[in-house]
Amino acid sequence: MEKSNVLVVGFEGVGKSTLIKTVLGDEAMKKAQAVRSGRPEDFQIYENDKVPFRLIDTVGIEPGLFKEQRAVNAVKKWSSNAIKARRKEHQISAIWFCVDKYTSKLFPKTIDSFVEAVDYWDDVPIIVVITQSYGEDDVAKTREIVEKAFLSKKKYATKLTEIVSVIAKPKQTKEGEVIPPTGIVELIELTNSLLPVGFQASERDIAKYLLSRKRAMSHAVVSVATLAGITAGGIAMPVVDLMLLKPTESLELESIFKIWGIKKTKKTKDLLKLMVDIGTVSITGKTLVSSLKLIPGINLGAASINAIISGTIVFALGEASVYIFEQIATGKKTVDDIEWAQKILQDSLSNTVLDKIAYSAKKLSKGADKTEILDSVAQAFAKGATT
Ligand SMILES: Nc1nc2c(ncn2[C@@H]2O[C@H](COP(=O)(O)OP(=O)(O)OP(=O)(O)O)[C@@H](O)[C@H]2O)c(=O)[nH]1
Ligand SMILES: [Mg+2]
Repeated sequence: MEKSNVLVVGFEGVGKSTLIKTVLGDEAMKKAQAVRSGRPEDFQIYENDKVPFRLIDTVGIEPGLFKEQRAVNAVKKWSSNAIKARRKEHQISAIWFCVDKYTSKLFPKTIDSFVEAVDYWDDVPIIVVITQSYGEDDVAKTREIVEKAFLSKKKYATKLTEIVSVIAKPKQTKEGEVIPPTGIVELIELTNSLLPVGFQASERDIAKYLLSRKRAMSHAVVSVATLAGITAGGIAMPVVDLMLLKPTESLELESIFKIWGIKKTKKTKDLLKLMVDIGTVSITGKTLVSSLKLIPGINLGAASINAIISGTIVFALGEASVYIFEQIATGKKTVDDIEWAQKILQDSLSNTVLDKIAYSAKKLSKGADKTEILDSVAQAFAKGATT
């Protein structure tokens, strides 16, 4: 696939690299630096076979008159060399200008440096990407600041094509809530539509790629929720109370549901509720703990055992839900197929879940921390582990 390029610029630490990783996935390859520039480490080029554009990660602009200039000069120099080389593969087709709620406060002063940096690319559309968009109010305020700054001069206004707000990685709030990734699908579709006609991927190919992104983002949510479950359930009491996991499980399923873009109706609400209920009642902590006691070679305290049980259940419920929502989102099943969904969940939470729990309980040693438990839980599923 012949690719075009997207230049990703913005202030330091706003989330450029995180965004690139989510858009291109773990399978993204780093491409060797093709254009000469002052410091090669200032530009990293990433690509994925299935995506029609490369993403060029640039050194973050550090606020401060003098420091700001380093990144600006670097982007300018790189751009001028790219243009001089007159090679089609260096052509920039869009610019993602990343800004978060903190750095937007530096507007409108910094917009000059930024536009100066990308001025070489004359007719190239700019997409302002509001990164780390965790709260609606913050996003609305940031959007307003961005619009104002760009509309302040005609030169800027004509370049601004769209403002997209994104969350590239699920965020866990202090209250233990999980905020799912958002805006990634829209950003990919929009960017594809802005590429020169010869480069654009077909709707079908993009749709296929987006499925893989939704899967990856869903798995990321499952990981964060599992960690929350390990924390919530990992209490030193004789038998883990699975009701403790209910809030975590609700948020996990809501988050995955949102990623798949399924319309929220009375029926989907009922389905979600049913799924969470199955997650809480299909097994009891008591059964699991007493079954584990029969398995030799487990030498862990109650808190660790309960953490493993909790994490494994949140993980199993999450993974089964990813499958269920994908089937519904792609039209293979409907929200009316309640019995089908019920069966999938019950299966994944019954016979096999004890094997997965036992896998981690045997593998982990006393004093394993939460991340180690999470890794082991995920491994148990990846390996289809049996005892
Ligand atoms: N949860 C969450 N964390 C994020 C998100 N975006 C960025 N972060 C965090 O913010 C920090 C900075 O993100 P980076 O992607 O390294 O930012 P950057 O713009 O590449 O930074 P520089 O390369 O230094 O300019 C990291 O700790 C990220 O994990 C997001 O969407 N969700
Ligand atoms: Mg970075």
